[in-house]
Amino acid sequence: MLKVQLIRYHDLDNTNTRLAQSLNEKQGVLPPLGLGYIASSLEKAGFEVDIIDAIALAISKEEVSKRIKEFDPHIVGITAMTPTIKGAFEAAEVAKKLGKITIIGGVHMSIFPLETLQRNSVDFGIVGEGEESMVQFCKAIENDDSYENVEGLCYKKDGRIIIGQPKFISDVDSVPMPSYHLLPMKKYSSIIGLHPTSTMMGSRGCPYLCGFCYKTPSDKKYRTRSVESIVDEIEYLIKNHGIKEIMFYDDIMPQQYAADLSNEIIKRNVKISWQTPERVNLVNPDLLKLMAKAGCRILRFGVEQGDPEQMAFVEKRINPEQVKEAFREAKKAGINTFAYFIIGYVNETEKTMQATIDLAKELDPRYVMFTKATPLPNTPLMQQAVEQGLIEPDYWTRFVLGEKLSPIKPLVPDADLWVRKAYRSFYLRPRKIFQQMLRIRSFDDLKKNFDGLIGILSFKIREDAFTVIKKRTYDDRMKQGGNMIYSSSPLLEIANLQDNLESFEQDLNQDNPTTNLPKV
Ligand code: B12
Ligand code: SF4
Repeated sequence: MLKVQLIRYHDLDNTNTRLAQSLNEKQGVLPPLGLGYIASSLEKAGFEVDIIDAIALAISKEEVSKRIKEFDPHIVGITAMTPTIKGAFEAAEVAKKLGKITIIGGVHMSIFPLETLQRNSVDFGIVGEGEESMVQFCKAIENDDSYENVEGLCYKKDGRIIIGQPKFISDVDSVPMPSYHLLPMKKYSSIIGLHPTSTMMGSRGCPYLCGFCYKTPSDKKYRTRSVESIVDEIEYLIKNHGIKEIMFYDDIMPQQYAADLSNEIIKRNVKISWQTPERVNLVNPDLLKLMAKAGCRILRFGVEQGDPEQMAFVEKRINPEQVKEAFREAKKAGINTFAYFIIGYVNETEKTMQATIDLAKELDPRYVMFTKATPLPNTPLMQQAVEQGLIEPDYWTRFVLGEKLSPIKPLVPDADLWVRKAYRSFYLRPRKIFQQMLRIRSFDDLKKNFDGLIGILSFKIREDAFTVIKKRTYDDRMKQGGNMIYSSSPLLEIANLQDNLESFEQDLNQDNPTTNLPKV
């Protein structure tokens, strides 16, 4: 039987994190859901699978090598985001030295397939949602068949690199739940979650187009799982892993889905705390009460900026009034709020950064995160930063190709200092400190508060925290005559995404979600 080992490796030389190191270290580690999904599809297809989560297990390169030798897989699959690619390359080198077939998947692959496959240690890549592609690929290897028609597969042939069309899974219920039994579930925790915590995904995709956010190929269509299967998975996690809190990693939770999910949890009397990212324009008072009744403990809202014009510039499609109302109503419903802000975005001034700090204090959420603006590849923010000459256009390409790069300058002078100022002025207010102290109920609470405080006091953003790339299209690369063939163009057309978003919002406006909600 063909054996596959999947790896999440350490973040080596991750110069691109937007979060201060001191806070990053304290936040806890959560399960790599992408690998969990790849593993479950492989297991369902009859392959023998193992997962090494090197971050959660905190194991060395040598230990990873030892585990690969012990399991002795035919194929080693590694997950990567662009900022974490260097670690993925090291894992591929370790596996290659042991004579394994290596394959990389994850969001990064959809942006840099060509650069990634230029590495000798990387044999294959998969772009897009990898479950079906990986199963097809493993079957081809097992049966010694041609893999050239496997959708989403990237491979090398006659000195050229062939890039497949990203696979998109339209029926997300067809995918089995992640192979949690292969993950070190006891090792996962979050500074804001009850222990033990797990993550889950009830939907895929996000039709919104916020300027700093990379749109994955699978974002093109928003898809939800049936709420029955989501609640089955919650019950499985409680029963088999003693999970006390679920952190949904969905990008958004539209009204009807949030209401259906809450009703299912209530109907089945499942006792679980949960939290989810949400948009302020997708909640209303009745829905919030229902979510609270179903165990929703924290709503994580992306607010991003305090100044209304900047909020519009970031393309959030929300305004400060909506933000204030959502926070007010969530608190009234008894749900804690978590606000995310970006500091030092393109066009920011001291006035707009101060407006962000002021809004944070006015909203007074339970938790807050201020991150320094980092232009990620293939995002509008990246394009704007390049246009304004703030960053090197080919920075990320060179980063992925392994060049040692100097840190790039912040998009706004003193952005680091402003982030530190934001944290301190938010958390170190006497009222906030007092509120935090009142909430300490256990040793675990005390430790989390202490860790958070240390994170803020020892706050330092790495100087090399900004990196960038020019917004390049696959067509640009074609023009440059890269030695590759595209079996199709995986690039998402922005115009299509805009259409998707408009029809999504029309649908939202048509159903008046409050009329579908039961009285609570
Ligand atoms: C949850 C999440 C996190 C979590 C945990 C990440 C994790 N590994 O579990 C946390 C909060 C830690 C995190 C941190 C960061 N994140 Co994040 N995160 C996400 C988020 C919202 C969901 C990821 C997820 O679980 N998806 C669900 C699973 C099912 O999808 P998936 O992981 O992509 O896996 C599928 C495919 O990619 C593929 N696949 C994945 N791995 C493999 C491996 C193989 C072998 C194969 C064949 C296929 C395959 O198949 C999977 C199943 O379909 C995404 C946005 C998104 N919607 O994807 C951003 C996202 C991945 N994050 C992003 C970024 C930038 C970061 C940070 C760098 C931000 C920062 N702080 O600066 C950090 C980096 C962390 C670090 N280690 O340094 C970017 C990545 C962009 C890029 N170019 O790579 C994204 C896309 C957000 C965005 N839209 O901009 N993140
Ligand atoms: S709401 Fe905005 S930030 Fe959140 S996933 Fe969608 S596009 Fe990205």
